[in-house]
Amino acid sequence: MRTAMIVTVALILSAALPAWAAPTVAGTTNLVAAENGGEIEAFSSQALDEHGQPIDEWSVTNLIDGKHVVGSHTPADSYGWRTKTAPSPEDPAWVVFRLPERRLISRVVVDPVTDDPEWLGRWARNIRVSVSTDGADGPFKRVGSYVVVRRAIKQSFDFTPVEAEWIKLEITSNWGSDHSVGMGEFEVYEAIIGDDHLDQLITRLDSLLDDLKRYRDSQRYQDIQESTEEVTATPDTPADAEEDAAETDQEEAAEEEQGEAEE
Ligand SMILES: [Ca+2]
Repeated sequence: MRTAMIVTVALILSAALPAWAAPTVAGTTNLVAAENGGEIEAFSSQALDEHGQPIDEWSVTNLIDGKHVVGSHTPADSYGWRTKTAPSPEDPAWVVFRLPERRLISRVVVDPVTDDPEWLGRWARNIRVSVSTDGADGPFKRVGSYVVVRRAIKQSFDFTPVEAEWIKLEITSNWGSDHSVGMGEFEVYEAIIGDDHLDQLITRLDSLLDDLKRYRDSQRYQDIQESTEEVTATPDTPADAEEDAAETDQEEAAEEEQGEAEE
């Protein structure tokens, strides 16, 4: 009797839960891609040439053009987005994107790679993501603050599903450059609510395939970098060799200690 009552209460409660509390998965269509109707409605700045004119190759619209810098390949007309100045928490670089219509979203994906090499320190580091259903001027509701790692891979950031038509990306820091900040691509994905397990499974597999492709691309990029480093690396000097030997000794000693501790 008591069990039946608990079950009934649980059923009523679950029926009363808002839609987003149902199991969701991120969809696989980038809602903010220009080819899917996504737009940029406002932004803080973009790189200018010596005449004060925007440089198309560094235009803010490159964030949603579906083109990526991969390894040594840079699309001829799209280097990524580069700002005029370096960002700070008080004066972030920002972009307001608009979806074709209001949607429930739960994931953004950042490709930090631009034509500026990683070592220049211009790639985006700390970002904030906010959403609005009112307009490009907000009010905006913060969905998360994230760190984009300094690696040439696309990075996913998931959050509780939220209704959005306008999405504000703020970049509060880069990796050390006082010149500007840049980003290759910004993507937004729908939260798909499904009770149908097969639909969910298909969506998850689609998502997994995308992740695998990203992983493969990043591995290729690493391979290219490593082979470049091998070619350009200077031979070890005797001092380097001694250092290496000392490090190895230390590592071995640490391992031995750990082994003893485990015993
Ligand atoms: Ca792009």
